[in-house]
Amino acid sequence: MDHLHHKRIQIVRRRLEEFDADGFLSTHPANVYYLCGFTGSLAALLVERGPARLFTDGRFLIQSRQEVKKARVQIVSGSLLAGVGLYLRRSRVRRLAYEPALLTMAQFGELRKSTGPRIRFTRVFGLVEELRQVKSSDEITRMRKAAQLALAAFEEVLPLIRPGVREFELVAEIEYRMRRKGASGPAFDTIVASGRRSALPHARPSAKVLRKNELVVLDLGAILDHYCSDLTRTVFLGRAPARLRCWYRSVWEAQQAAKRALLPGAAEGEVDAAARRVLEQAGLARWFVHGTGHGLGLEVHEDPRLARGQKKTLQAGNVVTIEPGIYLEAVGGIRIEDDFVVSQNGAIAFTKSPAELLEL
Ligand SMILES: [Mn+2]
Repeated sequence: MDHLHHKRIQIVRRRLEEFDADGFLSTHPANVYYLCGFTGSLAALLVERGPARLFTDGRFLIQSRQEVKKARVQIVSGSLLAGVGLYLRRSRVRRLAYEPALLTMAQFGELRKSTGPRIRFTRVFGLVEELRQVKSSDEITRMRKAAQLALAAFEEVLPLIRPGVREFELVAEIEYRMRRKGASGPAFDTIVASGRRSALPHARPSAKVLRKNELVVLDLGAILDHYCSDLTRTVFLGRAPARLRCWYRSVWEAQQAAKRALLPGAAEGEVDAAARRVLEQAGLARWFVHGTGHGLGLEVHEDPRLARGQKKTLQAGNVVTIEPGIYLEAVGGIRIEDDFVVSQNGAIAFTKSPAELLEL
């Protein structure tokens, strides 16, 4: 990994000029981890002309020495950003590019106060996120395992999805099983939504008891070795009405159409349009109320964004979800989600969803 960190820091350093800067400060944990391997919860990484420098506090003294080989570690007592500012005040940095995305106004104020007036600040969006979009083969291997772990947890829980169980009980079972399989945690709050509640795309699990003849949507993901997965399955308790089986099939066809459109050089919006077209032909497009998918990696939502009108083009090495869904207030929801890597030979699925609605 050390050579990778060296390379990644080097790329950031070379790009500083584009931003008219001679230093770059990252305070976003996923970016800090990506650039130098540090997994502590509080740190700032400074990339300048000289060696990169990681600022953290005494709680992470041992950990930072163990994890970080390609940056100098500086332990700060008191406020982290005030410490960074004091260093900058004495450094050769004059124009600092910083990431506003995960910096509060209060933190920025503190940083600026401690650097003094000689340093100019430039906002930078997405510099590291852009690098993170294209995964290495090692990252792809980790992500495939994270996706397969989530699917294995879902399969273990299948026999427990039956009338009488509460939504939050299933959530607990899923998260417990993901951890038993080595996940460091869920990638997001697990969703189990049954009956009419399944029409809420981001339902919070409730005390509602599952009943016969209901749809159940389960949306789960694991963090394994720092990388996230994101998987959704829809099942029916009992024998499903023909209409629901037909709708499920359309949603599945929409996912397959998006998968076929997921090629290097395609625009993000084209993948979304491919899924939407299938649902339009089935008369279901008005119930498809969100984008088709999103990038996935160290964070559960990253670039690229597979949504209407998005114009950026996809590249080999992008890892994305494809998750069409339809939501009818009086009936419930159907969503199918798997994770895919874009390759020169087309999209490769980490997991495969069933083509027919699963009846339990
Ligand atoms: Mn998702």
